[in-house]
Amino acid sequence: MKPKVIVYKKVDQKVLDFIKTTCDVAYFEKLDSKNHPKFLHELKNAHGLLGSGLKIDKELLDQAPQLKIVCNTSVGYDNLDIEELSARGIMATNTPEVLNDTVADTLIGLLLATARRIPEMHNFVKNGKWKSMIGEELFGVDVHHKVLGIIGMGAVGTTIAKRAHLGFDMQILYHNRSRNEQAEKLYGATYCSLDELLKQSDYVCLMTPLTPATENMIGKREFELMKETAIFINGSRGKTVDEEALVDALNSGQILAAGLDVFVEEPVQPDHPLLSLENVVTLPHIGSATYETRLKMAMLGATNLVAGLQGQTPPNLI
Ligand code: 8YV
Repeated sequence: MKPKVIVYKKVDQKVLDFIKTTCDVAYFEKLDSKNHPKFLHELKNAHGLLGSGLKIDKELLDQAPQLKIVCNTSVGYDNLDIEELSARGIMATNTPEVLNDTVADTLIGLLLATARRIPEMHNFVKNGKWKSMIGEELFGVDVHHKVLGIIGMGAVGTTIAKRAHLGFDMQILYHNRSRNEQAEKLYGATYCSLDELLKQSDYVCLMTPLTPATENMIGKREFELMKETAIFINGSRGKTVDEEALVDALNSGQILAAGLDVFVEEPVQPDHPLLSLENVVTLPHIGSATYETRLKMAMLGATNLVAGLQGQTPPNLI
């Protein structure tokens, strides 16, 4: 008998076909209140799960007695209760590496868009406001030759450092749990304490995973340490930042601007105070969202799923 798996996110047909060669698949393009009862029904007999973002905790696991493997189609796995999964002997996997370049492209784009006020300028032209040569009230700030501080120098952070250093002649500072020799050697990155990084950087880019140790790691104190001309970029998870403190810092001129791909609550509420600020550029969590990369992520997730259910060690076991 084939193992039963639930795919709870829209994936390419190629991915489904690959899984179906060895598994019985219950497919939910997306989970909602309508299909929730069916999902719970399938969960009772499921051996594997594939998707991203679903909170997989004790409560869910209690309803999945057959489960052997949980495969995230994301590099981040803050939605998984790893301790609870380990205690139950259930494997968990993620999809590192395949998204590095795409996420780094997005973050560099967000940084440029924020520094040069690109969305604001776009609206200015489109709304017919360009009536004469522009004055300095529309100027941005330079990116090239500035100091970029990266908090969380993992694979994505390193890929951002590469672009920033080789492409924009930026000087790279970083703070991380461990030293990153590759970033130091290839991209001239200098390791420093968090406080030093905050004080010296023109751009502060947050790329750390969300863990109990990084939750709310950037708050009032940290914004106060930053330069008044600093631009804050968040490509990690919303919860790594105290959003109220960020709003205050942007309103009071404690920092210059922010570019955000992530929010505490996603989708962000339309009346969120961050959205009404001129000096905020936002994206709807699109770091890895290209056709090519999302296909690679789904396929890698599926590879992990199939390997785990065939008794092999999945390549990206957490
Ligand atoms: C998306 C991400 O959240 O991989 C991650 O950790 O943040 C993003 O790529 C995810 O892949 C959504 O499907």
